[in-house]
Amino acid sequence: MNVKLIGFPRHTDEYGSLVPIEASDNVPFEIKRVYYIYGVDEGVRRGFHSHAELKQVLICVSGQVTILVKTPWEEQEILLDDPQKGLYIGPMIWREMFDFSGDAVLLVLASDHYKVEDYIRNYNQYEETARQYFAEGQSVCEDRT
Ligand code: T46
Repeated sequence: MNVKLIGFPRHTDEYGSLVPIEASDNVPFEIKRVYYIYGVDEGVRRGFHSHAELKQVLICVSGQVTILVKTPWEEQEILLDDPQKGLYIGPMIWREMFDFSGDAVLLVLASDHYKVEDYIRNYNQYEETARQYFAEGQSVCEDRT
């Protein structure tokens, strides 16, 4: 299982809402890098790669975006439209991000620094490597919200 939906707690009072996220508690790794994607035009599709080792949690803190997660056997589209919902993506999962709303801000927590060599951008190479990495027929996504 290399993709999971994670539910984060929310503290709401008359002053608004706060969602705390703690490494190794509700995020299953030590966070070494944070980045965010925003200002994505209508019709743009990003991603088209897998990571060999990197683990990440994607949180759409504003607006909405759809994430395609894919292995050689299975694929699933997951709508991120809630700041309390995180999508954990482990190693060897192909991902594409699309249908960003105009106000979408996709926050990503990553387990490692930026390493170009960890990216697998060629789909045929991804498929070959993933077939060795996973046991055949493994399910892509477990919903833990
Ligand atoms: C992922 C998805 C969800 C950096 O210089 N440092 C960084 O930490 C990152 C993430 C990117 N960059 C540079 C590399 C490119 O020149 O930013 C530019 C855009 O990156 P990329 O085309 O890889 O962006 P996406 O949206 O296709 O993928 C990103 C992450 O790279 C990737 O790890 O899983 O978001």
